[in-house]
Amino acid sequence: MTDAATRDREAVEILKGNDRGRFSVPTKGLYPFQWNWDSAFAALGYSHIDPERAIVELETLGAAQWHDGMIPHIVFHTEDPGYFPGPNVWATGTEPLTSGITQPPVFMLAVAALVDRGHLSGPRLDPLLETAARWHKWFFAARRDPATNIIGVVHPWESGRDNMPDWDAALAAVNADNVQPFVRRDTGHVDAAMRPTEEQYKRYIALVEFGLSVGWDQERLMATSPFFVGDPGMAVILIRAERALARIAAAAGREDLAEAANARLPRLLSGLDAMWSEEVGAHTTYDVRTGKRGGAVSSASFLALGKDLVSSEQRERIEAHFDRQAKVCRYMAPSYDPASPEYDEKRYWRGPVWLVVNWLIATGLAEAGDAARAERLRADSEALVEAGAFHEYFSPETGAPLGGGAFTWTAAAWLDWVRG
Ligand code: 2M8
Repeated sequence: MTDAATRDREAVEILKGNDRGRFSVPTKGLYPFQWNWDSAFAALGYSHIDPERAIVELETLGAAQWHDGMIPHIVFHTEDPGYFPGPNVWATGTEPLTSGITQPPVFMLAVAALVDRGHLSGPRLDPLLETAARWHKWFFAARRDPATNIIGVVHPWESGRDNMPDWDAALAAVNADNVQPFVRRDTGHVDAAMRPTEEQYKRYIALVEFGLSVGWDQERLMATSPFFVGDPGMAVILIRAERALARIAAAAGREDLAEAANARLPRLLSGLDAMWSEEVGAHTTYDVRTGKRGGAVSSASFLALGKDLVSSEQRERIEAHFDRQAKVCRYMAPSYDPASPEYDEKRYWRGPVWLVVNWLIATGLAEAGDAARAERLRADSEALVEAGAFHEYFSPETGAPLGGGAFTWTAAAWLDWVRG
């Protein structure tokens, strides 16, 4: 057993090794640019060793915000042929060059943590609050189905849980016949059995081409994309981010931003409730185009165990899923239900455990007063790092380390939470 101080040192070395000055890469090789929610987690990690660097990470991400308010999912600060699709495929024409879609808004949770820990206030805080407020408002205009208030994604990559089985049906309906031939780079870095399939990749690129065809007009994209699917993961993270914004903005004297965030919250909560599947007994994806719901519990379903998100009846049903899985999984929480035929122990978001999702679920559970389930997640995450170091994801059955190594957000989750 390695001692915690050694793990701390290793985690710090990983953050430093992936530091590119004003931003972090998720890991060398596989992901050579700045990713949105990875950066928010990097900031949480940095808050323990170099708070100034944590603030800079968020400022760099915020500086890539689009005029419409979106913070894109990748910022291409440098050229790198080792990743596909790169800036020329997205062709957004922005400065800095970015992708054309977003990712879960963990940003404000990182801002709030820095404030709560006494590292951020005054003139450095205010622009970050403005940035978060503009982005949250953008979700309301460009990723909310006005009929149901459901927060959805126009690409599986927006959810961050890229090949989660619940996207399969909506993705299969995307026409990829005219996609130009391309060469994947991810499978040159990582075993193909741990990554999305070729068919999925073709459709990922077809959706990028669709975004390009509407000139990356985000409201038009939501209205017309062949893929627009409600995501309980995105919805819960946005609700938590809005609450954090309301709390921190009010304390900082920005009542205007607090009021706007509070005004959006009731509709966000009703949109989350609209993703409740009575059949599954948890929130699942909801295909806004077809009305079809996801078929099983995913790790995003457990995010709804956070504070004040569901009714007590709903909570009991979600808890029952958690406890059932906790009996069969050596390591919680699998990204998809092991009882489902779509579950795949090794393939990316179809089964493996991700420490950042555990962070999100556990911090929500702790806020809701469920210390026992939060501790189960923390202890399992600790055992995973002990067994497999700081990999991208892990087998829920054996703990085998999977995907890329020396991963920024796994190291950050360790420093911020797992180490206790
Ligand atoms: C993975 O996604 C990227 C596309 O955004 C990819 O596979 O190329 C996901 O795990 C995503 O959640 C994560 O932010 C990104 C970088 O770690 O990698």
